[in-house]
Amino acid sequence: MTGKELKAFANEVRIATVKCLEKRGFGHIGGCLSIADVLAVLYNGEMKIDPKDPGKKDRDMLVVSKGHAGPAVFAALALKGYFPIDWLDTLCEGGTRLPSHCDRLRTPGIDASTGSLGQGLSLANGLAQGAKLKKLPNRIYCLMGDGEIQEGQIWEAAMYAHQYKLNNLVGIVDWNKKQIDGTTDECISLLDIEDKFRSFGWYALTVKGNDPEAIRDAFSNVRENQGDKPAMIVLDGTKGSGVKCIEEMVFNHMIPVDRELADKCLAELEEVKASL
Ligand SMILES: Cc1ncc(C[n+]2csc(CCOP(=O)(O)OP(=O)(O)O)c2C)c(N)n1
Repeated sequence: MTGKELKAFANEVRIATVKCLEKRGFGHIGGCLSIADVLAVLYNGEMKIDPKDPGKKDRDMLVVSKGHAGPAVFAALALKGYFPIDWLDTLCEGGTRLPSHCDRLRTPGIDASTGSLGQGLSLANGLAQGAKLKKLPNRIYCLMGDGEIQEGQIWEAAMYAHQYKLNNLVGIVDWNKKQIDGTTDECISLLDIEDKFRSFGWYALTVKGNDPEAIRDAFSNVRENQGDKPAMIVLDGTKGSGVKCIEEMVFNHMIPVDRELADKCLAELEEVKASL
């Protein structure tokens, strides 16, 4: 996909996510919108996947450790044809295939059940190490929140991945600067995330989180340069990115999404669509 096409896909992820959350009436809108660009890159060239065969043995896998961003991931999966787009209207309803958080037993294309923050990197380590032991070519991606990496388990997993030379593992931190209770700096400052992972023996780099071309280049950089190390890509972005009225809210973690707000968001996104 060209840069423009990736931007258009990310915009469609945002549109579908807003509609999905409006249908439900509330949701984790800020942390969903901020991963749309990386999802566009992952699902359109970076990951080796086959939407017609979601369980394919040698597929690349994504652990969405910030599992509360499920709706954005579901939007990307629907747009890739893993399931019909109207499933998005059933988010969290009884009997749905799309719970609010990622559940690999319910949703085609979801590779790991997540939602309890801090655990996904350990899970990704297991998938990466298993693939290496079986000499499978899979690459494992693990998407984490910045507030999430305050969890101690992340740093145990970081040491482990380095120790076992998990160079088929690519972590991604959505550095959108906010968590549930405020900014990460107000809660527990993360200081320099890239530097921290580097000091844990990872190959690490920081990239603009809302620029699909830059993100795509970062993944290429990682392939060329990670050597025998696990790699970490830090997405320098904004919570709610891509929709100004959400970006500008002080609290945009988990909010009511009524018709009025959804219309405001969708008007912005339609403008972006028209400009691409
Ligand atoms: C272990 C655990 N504690 C608390 C929560 C509730 N929770 C859901 S999202 C969230 C904030 C996460 O912040 P961050 O990782 O920065 O995600 P983002 O801002 O990208 O949505 C919290 C505390 C949880 N899901 N798991």
